[in-house]
Amino acid sequence: MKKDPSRRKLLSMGAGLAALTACTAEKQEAPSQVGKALSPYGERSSRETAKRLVPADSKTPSTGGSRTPLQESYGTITPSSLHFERHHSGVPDLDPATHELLIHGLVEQPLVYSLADLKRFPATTRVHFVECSGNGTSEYTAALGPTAQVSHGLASCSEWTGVPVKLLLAEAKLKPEAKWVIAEGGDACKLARSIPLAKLMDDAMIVYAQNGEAIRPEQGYPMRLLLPGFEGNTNVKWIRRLHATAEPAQTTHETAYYTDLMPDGKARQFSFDLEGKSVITHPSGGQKLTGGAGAFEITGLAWSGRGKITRVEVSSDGGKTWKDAELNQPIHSKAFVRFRMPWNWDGGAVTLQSRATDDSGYTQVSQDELAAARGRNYRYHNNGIKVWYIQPDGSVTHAAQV
Ligand SMILES: Nc1nc2c(c(=O)[nH]1)N[C@H]1C(S)=C(S)[C@@H](COP(=O)(O)O)O[C@H]1N2
Ligand SMILES: [Mo]
Repeated sequence: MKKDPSRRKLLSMGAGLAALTACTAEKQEAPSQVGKALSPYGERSSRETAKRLVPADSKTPSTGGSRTPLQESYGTITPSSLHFERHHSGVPDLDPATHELLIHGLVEQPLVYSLADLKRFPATTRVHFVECSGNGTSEYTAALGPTAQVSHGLASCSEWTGVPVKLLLAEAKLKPEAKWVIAEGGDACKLARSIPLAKLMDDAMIVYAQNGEAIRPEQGYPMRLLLPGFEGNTNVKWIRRLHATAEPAQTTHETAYYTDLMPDGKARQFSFDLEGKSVITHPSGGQKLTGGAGAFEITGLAWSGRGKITRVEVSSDGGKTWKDAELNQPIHSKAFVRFRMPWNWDGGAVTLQSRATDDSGYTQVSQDELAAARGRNYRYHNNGIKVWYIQPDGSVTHAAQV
């Protein structure tokens, strides 16, 4: 008979699991006292610890970013309470009864919408990620992100509900000269970005709900602009104004920030699209494989701002050979996709990496290839392949041990 060591391992692990279940069944007793009372708004178990990573020593806590614990996530939806935050002047406390969205500029009919007005439009619900274009900046430096939360946690995925922007613009009747729309937020910095009209007439939404309830204050309560697949900064939160213009406004956030410095010293501007990307979340940096060699599951997340993920490949030999991971269904466009692959760890030092392909045909490249194409002055849009190193003791790190 042909020997198949990986299968044998799996079978022996199966037997071990059965033994484990039998023993816990013996030990466990049903609680003898009645449990906690009903509650009007639920909370997770006090034993759960996954949390956003908030910079500890920030002198300006209102202007930073907190990161989603991707390495502790299941499936593809980020709980609203763990959705990453990126604020430039803190979270404003806006009253949905008085907050308004103004549509003006190159339109026949300037309009003001309250939240109640927006809710009279036919609503759309869609699953999309939001990702800060600064996600992965750590990967341009020798430091590298030690955990998936540090390297990739400025990305989260929610189910959003709201109104397609094209319906609102149709009511306001754009003038033919209108080619851009300046979107402005209702926070203290009045964050503003110029958005090409084509995007607003495509899949842009004004969303007021997230994961089945009102959008969280951190995500833009009572309403935000959602531009699926566009860099996070353009998804203007606490949206108060859409101003139709012929030209972009050249705001701070599209000149001083969120431009990409090219090797020739020129800056690339309006680089909106987020390209295909993936990260293995288990095993990933900071985690430890316990129980020694044998069966483990490799799993992670992939996403693309250009459309659907069509393929994720995993290499466990330093990128020499690649194997297709299974993609959990359904696969939404411009949304997180969960990939999985059974893996038999031989107990030795291993490098693990994943690369995603999207339906535009784009496949992720290595950090070195990315740097060769873009130079070393880039700060944003790092979608290079992330490598994890498994040590023989099972610990997982972001850098090869020497
Ligand atoms: N009004 C306003 N909108 C904003 C911001 C802001 O500071 N003010 N931050 C932007 C940035 S840089 C990002 S990455 C996303 C983050 O969205 P989130 O906090 O919901 O994750 O919101 C964008 N929209
Ligand atoms: Mo951002």
